[in-house]
Amino acid sequence: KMAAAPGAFSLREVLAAFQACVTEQREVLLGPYLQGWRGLVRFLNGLGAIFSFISKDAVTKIQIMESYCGGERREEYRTLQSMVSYELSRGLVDLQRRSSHPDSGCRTILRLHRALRWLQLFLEGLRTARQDASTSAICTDSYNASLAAYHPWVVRKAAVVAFCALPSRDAFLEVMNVGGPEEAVEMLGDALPHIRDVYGITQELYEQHCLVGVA
Ligand code: 1Q0
Repeated sequence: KMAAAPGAFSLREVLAAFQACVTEQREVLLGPYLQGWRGLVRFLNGLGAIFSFISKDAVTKIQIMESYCGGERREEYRTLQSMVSYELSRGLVDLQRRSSHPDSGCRTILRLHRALRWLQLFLEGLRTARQDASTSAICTDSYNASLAAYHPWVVRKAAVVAFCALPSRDAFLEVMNVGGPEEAVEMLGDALPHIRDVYGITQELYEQHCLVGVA
């Protein structure tokens, strides 16, 4: 199998970022978390302009978080746990409706967190599907089982239309740039437990602090 060209985009590194997120104390480091999302967005942009309405929103959210993580209070934004306690203790989160703190870290991460659930389901689907399976069907199913619940009708329609432009499973595994389809499937198998872990820790933290529905 051909090795990826040096410097070429590889999904392996992106998924490794999610692995690097979780510390021994089971905290989630925001640096690698956002780096993982950055890489996914790069990947998404490579799939074509039809996905730009999705990647734009993701970039906006990543930028909001990066400005906290590089800002004056960067210490408080080192981990998800420190962010949640800092923002909640200072009253920096609009819980019911967006008003004085429309772009809190807590609400911004929640959007990415919900998208991470989609990613988990999608990658699981991709990994376990038959070779001739339709990527757009896998993507639509994953979306309907996760993110769709939080999106208005127009966004759901646009998303499903965009999904039709996804390449076949094998072509998809190819652009992941980790080798042949078998290697790609193996890499997904290695990466998925870490994504599940990040998702699970975040979900538990958000449930504990009643943040799962933050406006
Ligand atoms: C491969 C296809 C990618 C499909 C991604 C699925 C997500 C669809 C989401 C469509 C909605 C985007 C428009 C904006 C929505 C916002 O209203 C919403 C809520 O935010 P707010 O501020 O209005 O309350 N935003 C979100 O829900 C966030 C959506 C972020 C989506 C991030 C997707 C990043 C993409 C990743 C591509 C990964 C490709 C997989 C690689 C695997 C390779 C085997």
